[in-house]
Amino acid sequence: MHSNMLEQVSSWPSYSRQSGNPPPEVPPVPAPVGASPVVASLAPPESVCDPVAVVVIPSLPPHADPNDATASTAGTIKSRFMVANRRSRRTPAPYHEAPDGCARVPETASSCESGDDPRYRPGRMLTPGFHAPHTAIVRDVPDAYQHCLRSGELAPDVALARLQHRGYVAALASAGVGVLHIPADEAHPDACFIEDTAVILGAHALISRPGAPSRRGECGPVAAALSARCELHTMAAPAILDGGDVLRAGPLLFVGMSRRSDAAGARSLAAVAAREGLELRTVPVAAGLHLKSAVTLIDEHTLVLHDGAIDPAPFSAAGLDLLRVAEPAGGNVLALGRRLLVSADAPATAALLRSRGHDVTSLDVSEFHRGDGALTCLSLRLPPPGMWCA
Ligand code: CIR
Repeated sequence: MHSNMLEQVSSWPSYSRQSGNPPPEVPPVPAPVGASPVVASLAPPESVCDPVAVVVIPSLPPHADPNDATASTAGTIKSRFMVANRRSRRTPAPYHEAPDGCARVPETASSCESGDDPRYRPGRMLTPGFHAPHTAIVRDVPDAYQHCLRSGELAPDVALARLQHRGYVAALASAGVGVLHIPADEAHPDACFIEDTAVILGAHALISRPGAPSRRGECGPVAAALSARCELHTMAAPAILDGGDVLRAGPLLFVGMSRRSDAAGARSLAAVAAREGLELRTVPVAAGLHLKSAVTLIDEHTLVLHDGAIDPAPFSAAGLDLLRVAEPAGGNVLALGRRLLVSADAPATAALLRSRGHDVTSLDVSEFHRGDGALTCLSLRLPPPGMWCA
């Protein structure tokens, strides 16, 4: 388990589900999407990496929906699942295999099948199983963070960065996500941007070979933490890949060809992705650090994209919906199931998302923007068994 390297978050909410005290913030029960995720949650396939081995949500029954912070017993959770399943009967599950292997709502779907829900408009790509992460692995901020790689002149304020990191961890926990910490590493100023060190795909994880040579030593403790949970794969030099360049949308993986990730890195990832039945598509990243610096998932088939930063064509061609935003920091949103974390540097994006009915939490991560990072970079996220997450 390498438990010496990992510490559970010390600030778990003190409420107890048995006591009946509600948590400080109660996330909504996620709406069912496509195939019922809750059934898979109750009966996880054995081959899937097992986040239950790292149970970090006190008092939550095994295989319970980590989004369901209001449930007090397995029975309560189960009955909620049944409610969710009953609701899902109203929602059509009109999958079919498109020529590119992606399931789409049939062009012939009747209004009865598609209802009023725009998620089921004909031709739209369907991506069942999208869920909040079960667990997020974060890496603490070292004093050396002031020497992180950055394009701007202003060095980050380490004390403020640590405060903001705590806020980030609290936001994850408040969304029902379990958090594991890997201690800071003074030899690696950028190690808090842990997303770049691995790509987790179901039962498999590719330990990356980061594009920046100074970051390659960050991967060891991450591999140790993941080894108990996933089958690990590595990349051979000279291939390079940063996790920040990998964007999953259901059965598709978009990989940014950036200064940090190359075609050989994409091929290494494609080999692992194939084991999970995922298809990989490369996308040029002409400006900015990573693909996900500019475009991220906000629900199972919608991306938010910093307008002008990246060509939207590959995403539209895949049947995904795009929400274009003008704020650079608005392109990196972290979707925790239905809850969205949005940078406080992108207030118009947050307002737009709220106006569209999203559950938005704004977080100040200014000191991570100074290090050319954003919200997704600060964690590696493991979905519940059989699911996928942003
Ligand atoms: C770097 O240049 O590698 C770090 N200072 C920032 C990495 C940000 N990571 C990410 O967007 N996934």
